[in-house]
Amino acid sequence: MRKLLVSLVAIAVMMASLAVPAEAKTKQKKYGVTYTWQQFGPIFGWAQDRINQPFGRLDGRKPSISGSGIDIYVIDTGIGDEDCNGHGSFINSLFVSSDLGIVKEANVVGVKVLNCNGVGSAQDVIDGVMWVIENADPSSSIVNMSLGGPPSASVDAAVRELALLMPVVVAAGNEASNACNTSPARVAEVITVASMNYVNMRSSFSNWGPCVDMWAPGDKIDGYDKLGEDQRGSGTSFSAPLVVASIAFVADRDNITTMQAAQTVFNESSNMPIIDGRCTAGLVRCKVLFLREEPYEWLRNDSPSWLQ
Ligand SMILES: [Ca+2]
Repeated sequence: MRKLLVSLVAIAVMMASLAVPAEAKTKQKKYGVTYTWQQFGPIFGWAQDRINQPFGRLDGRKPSISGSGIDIYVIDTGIGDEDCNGHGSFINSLFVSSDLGIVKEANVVGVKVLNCNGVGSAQDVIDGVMWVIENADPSSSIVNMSLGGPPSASVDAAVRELALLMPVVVAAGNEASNACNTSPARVAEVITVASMNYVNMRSSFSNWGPCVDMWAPGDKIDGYDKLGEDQRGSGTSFSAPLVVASIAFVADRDNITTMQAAQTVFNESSNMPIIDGRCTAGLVRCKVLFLREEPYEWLRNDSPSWLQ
């Protein structure tokens, strides 16, 4: 079914590109981030509390590990001084902030491909992806791509090349539609993450469908801006980094490669209902991020995959 959908999208892309040369089309396409900032929300840090347990009831404990030696590449609006938008810096805080950060000593590298409005061209995104391919150590690296845009064979090809080397985690998108209609979320080799809220319901904005591999909190997520001030945001942009952080956590916990850790996180996560999640794999159950602070041996050598 997934292959069929991808082919249909490919046909649509081919038809659309008849009018305009492919290269010009690639340059016209805009990629970016969508998200909202909120003033009010549920209990502070609910998302970080939520992910280290299988079900919704919070226990007050948040996962945290050093993550030293793990490199996290955030292909986004930059981090800190070079980030004139704020999106990339907020994501960074989910990794390394002193109270909410999940892998406080991980090495987070900002790869700036989006401008102050959170927008970049397909070529900008491809250039950032290629830079990571050339500079990252695949065994200890994870890539966060909380961005998306129209279907693009060239964006997909670059991201696929990266995802064959190291885990690439992509936001499913916030159009409340089929994630298979956006790049790079539709790429089979990446881990595409949709957003759930604190009552285990699909966030109203979250994309869904067969291209979604995993669900994680993405609704009223607490973190910090680049000046260290409290900030609360919603979007699949903030679901993806929780999966990235969990992969880094498990790579440190088990002393394994990041690719092995991605598989382990996938195996150790929950299968549970997400209200209006429209999960097609098991019809009623979705794969929901569950970061186990202790390894669960029965699942270590299982072989399901985000590719299935
Ligand atoms: Ca907890």
